[in-house]
Amino acid sequence: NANYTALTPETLSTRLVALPAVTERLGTDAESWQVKEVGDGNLNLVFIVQSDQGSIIVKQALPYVRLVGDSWPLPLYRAYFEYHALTRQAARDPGTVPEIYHFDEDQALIVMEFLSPHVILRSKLIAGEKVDDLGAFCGKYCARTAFRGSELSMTSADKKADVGLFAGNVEIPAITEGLVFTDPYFEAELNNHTPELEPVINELRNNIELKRMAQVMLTKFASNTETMVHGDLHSGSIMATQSEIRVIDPEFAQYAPLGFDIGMLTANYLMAYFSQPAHRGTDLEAYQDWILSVITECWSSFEAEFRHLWNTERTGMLFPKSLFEDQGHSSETACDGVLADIWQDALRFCGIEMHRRCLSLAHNADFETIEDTTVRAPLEARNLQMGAELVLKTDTLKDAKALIALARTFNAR
Ligand code: SR1
Ligand code: MG
Repeated sequence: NANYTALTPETLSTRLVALPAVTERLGTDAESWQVKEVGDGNLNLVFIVQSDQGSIIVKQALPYVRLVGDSWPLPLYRAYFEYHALTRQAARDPGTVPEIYHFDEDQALIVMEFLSPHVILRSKLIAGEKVDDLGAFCGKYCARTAFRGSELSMTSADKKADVGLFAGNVEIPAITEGLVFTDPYFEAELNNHTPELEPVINELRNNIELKRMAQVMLTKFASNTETMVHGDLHSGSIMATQSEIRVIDPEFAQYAPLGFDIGMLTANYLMAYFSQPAHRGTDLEAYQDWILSVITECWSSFEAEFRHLWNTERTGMLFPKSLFEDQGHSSETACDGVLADIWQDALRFCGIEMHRRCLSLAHNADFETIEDTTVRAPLEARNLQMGAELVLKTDTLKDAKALIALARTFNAR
């Protein structure tokens, strides 16, 4: 974009004061606005802009990966896909994403609702705070966005048009293809890991079946366009108060398998669980139990909501009522089969995400904030070894109860 210029806290007010969507909320006295750059993610600039009349968030893409610097260029057009993802998520699960006030494609910026007093869920999990109905919210969100973005709900033509639109987003999925599915399993240039993990890592990287399955799942991720996924659904992409929850940052949105988001999210809850011994004192066991209850609740809500939508909103090209209900036939077994496939895929995506957050480029604060590596390494090792089991022994895990039991076993090692 020839006209693109990255905003700074100094230039933002002057540049945005001409926008009605902004002045409507902040007033026109731009000199009195307070601007703070708060981006702590890996890619973008994020500003909170406040006046005595209101507040907004301004998110702007940078032409490179912020975490790495300008040696890794990244197209600005990702803001366009984030904007379109947000509009679809708002339609598919109303009230779960921030409201968009303005989108400027040339400047790769989105002006949106400032969520306050919400904070990033990951920091709440590290601090040992609970969020009411977190699992139910996440399960419903994953089920609604998955179902309503698929041909179970959409017409074949609408779905194909949308897959075509998102197919223009090339470099962002490529990040996931490399960092998530490939780099953890060899000594990739940008990798880093806790030194004490070497023996466990050698075991993983020498496991040909594990590497094969990671590539099988990469094939699914890259080629199976079942639904529009958030694409980066972790506890850093959720903001919450004790009782209000929103999903943010869908710039990694693409069409991908139905089980991708819930699998990645489950991994992030499991990593929160495994890291807790370094963050908690006497309340450790109770808080770990609560995290596991979030996973259970997430999966039971996902299944209940998916079945509900199956029965009430199945209007797309797949499993049409004309083949089942209209013929007096039950489609329950067909729904069971779709859910079973989602479960299997999700477990494998989950295991791979558990690996990449300890082995590849972008780690998470749950483990990274444990400064003493002799404390961190054994906790990461539990996480890595359970991840391998999820990828390799998927068939042995029938339901969320079995998943939780497995997590408890690894946590006791
Ligand atoms: C270079 S980007 C690294 C990671 O940050 C994003 O949040 C995604 O998780 C991506 O994999
Ligand atoms: Mg993000």
